[in-house]
Amino acid sequence: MRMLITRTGFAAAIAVTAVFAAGSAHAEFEERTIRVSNGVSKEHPMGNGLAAMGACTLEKTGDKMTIQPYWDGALGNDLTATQSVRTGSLEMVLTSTAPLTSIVPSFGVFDLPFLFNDEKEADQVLDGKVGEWFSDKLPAVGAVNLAWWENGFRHTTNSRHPITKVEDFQGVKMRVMQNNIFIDTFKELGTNAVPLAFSEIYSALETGTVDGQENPFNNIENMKFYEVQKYLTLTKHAYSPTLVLFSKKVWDGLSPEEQTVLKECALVGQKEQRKVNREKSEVSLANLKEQGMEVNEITPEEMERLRDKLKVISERHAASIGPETLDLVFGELKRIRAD
Ligand code: TK8
Repeated sequence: MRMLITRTGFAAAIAVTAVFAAGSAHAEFEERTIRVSNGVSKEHPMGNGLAAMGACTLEKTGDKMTIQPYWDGALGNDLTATQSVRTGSLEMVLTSTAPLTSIVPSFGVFDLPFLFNDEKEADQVLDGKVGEWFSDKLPAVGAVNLAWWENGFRHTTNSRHPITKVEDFQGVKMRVMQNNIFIDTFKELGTNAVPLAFSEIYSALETGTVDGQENPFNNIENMKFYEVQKYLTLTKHAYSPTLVLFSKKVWDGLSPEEQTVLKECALVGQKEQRKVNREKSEVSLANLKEQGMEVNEITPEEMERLRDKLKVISERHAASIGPETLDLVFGELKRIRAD
């Protein structure tokens, strides 16, 4: 008997096949929500990076893998959220490297004053063998670094007076990240260095517990420090990388396809986050002036004195960072600068 394949039947067959194919096309993905902790507020360029990363994971997994950001340290500060990631109770955190030197001491190299001259150098070092070398250290401490994003170059604010020379730091109560190299750096400058978590800065400035802090322009604007800080000095004294840190406990339970999607999409997020972070940085500086901050640069002569004063920091912390790390990073910088 000739089977009469009606037009409707054919269309139905195609539709069923298409639905089955679509479902099987993403069969290797489970419904997952990846919670990610941030210290900054959602308007920060970290939000742009996570939006790009999240659109990518939804697209690649057939809407099964959702990136869900939490802001303003709601799930903890850099260090405590990182501890949650290490125990597996939190999937992901965007954190600076500085607060993690108690876990990975060699991260301290990024905190050395004036390590990088510009973003180009930072990208070349972090996206090359040095970045890989650091990322390879993380599984041993319960984390996987999906990509290097950007916090950025750090500048100094305070409520007391413009900082135009080294001596102006004398006696300023300066909030610094919970990191021995930052504490030592600002002590060397004559400040009373006060290590605090990022989420505690605004109230510490408002109450006068501290007189000043140092952060990239985007952070100063995003956290409204201009409301409690009068002076901004363009010190550009350090560059902070950001880790996209994923829990190894959770990671090990993912399929290879899910792991590939997260790595690929974290790089999509990296491109967007760095782009917006840099575009917004200049806009933030202009906004800070608009908000009434008195902004000053330090003269080249005084900047030279500042750099000279801080040369001792590298010597004092070489042992904690480790000779292998120093050789690797400074060797790479030498190669890049010779090109
Ligand atoms: C935000 C912090 C912040 C850092 C700091 O989670 O603590 O001053 O610059 O960006 O990582």
